[in-house]
Amino acid sequence: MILPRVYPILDTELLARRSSSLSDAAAAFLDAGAGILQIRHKGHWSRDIFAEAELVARLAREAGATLIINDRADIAMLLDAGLHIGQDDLSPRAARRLIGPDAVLGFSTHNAAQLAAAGGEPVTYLAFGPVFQTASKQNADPVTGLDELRRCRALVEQPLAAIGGITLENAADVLAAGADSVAVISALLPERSTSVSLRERMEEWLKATAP
Ligand code: TZP
Ligand code: MG
Repeated sequence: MILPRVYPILDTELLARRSSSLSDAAAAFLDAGAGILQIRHKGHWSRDIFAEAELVARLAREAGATLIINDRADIAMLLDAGLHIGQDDLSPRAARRLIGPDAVLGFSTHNAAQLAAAGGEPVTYLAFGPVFQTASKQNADPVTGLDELRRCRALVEQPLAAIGGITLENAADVLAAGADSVAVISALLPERSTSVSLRERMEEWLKATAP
């Protein structure tokens, strides 16, 4: 898989605080040209949120973009989407047994030992971070910094997404340190997140990270 250079993560809690719906934000990002989207919903997967995720899955399919669901293999399978798991979720091997050999599977790592171990797992891509301080994850691991990202990149062959505190100002440095992609939550959401401001923000990111 070629990981798009910008990997937007749609965190439903932060979207609500920015007064945007999941599907409006997804539509705006896809409109701007996003090649991948992750839905990160840490609350209860109610029927309503599932219906909205179904809409996002349809929009992503129409746009030719990859949709990834955080944490939940069952939801990913129902939506025919990829799955992203972390160190406390199902193991990559168990998740792979559920989702099958062809589904996209991403796996979060937070230090060199976890990343090296993950390289031998049946995963499509890996995530590494937090590279910088982040307010978007509770109990986040210690920040790795750019030097550790640069050193760790060589430990694995899979595409690597860096995550944590990535902004328009530091994204180029993160990519130069060896990340294939920057996974971003808060810096993609303007204070006033309207369809227009979200589309413009994503356009800005795609331009700033273009090869
Ligand atoms: N995993 C490590 S840091 C992080 C996650 C989910 C949060 C990233 O959010 P932000 O707002 O881009 O720092
Ligand atoms: Mg998880």
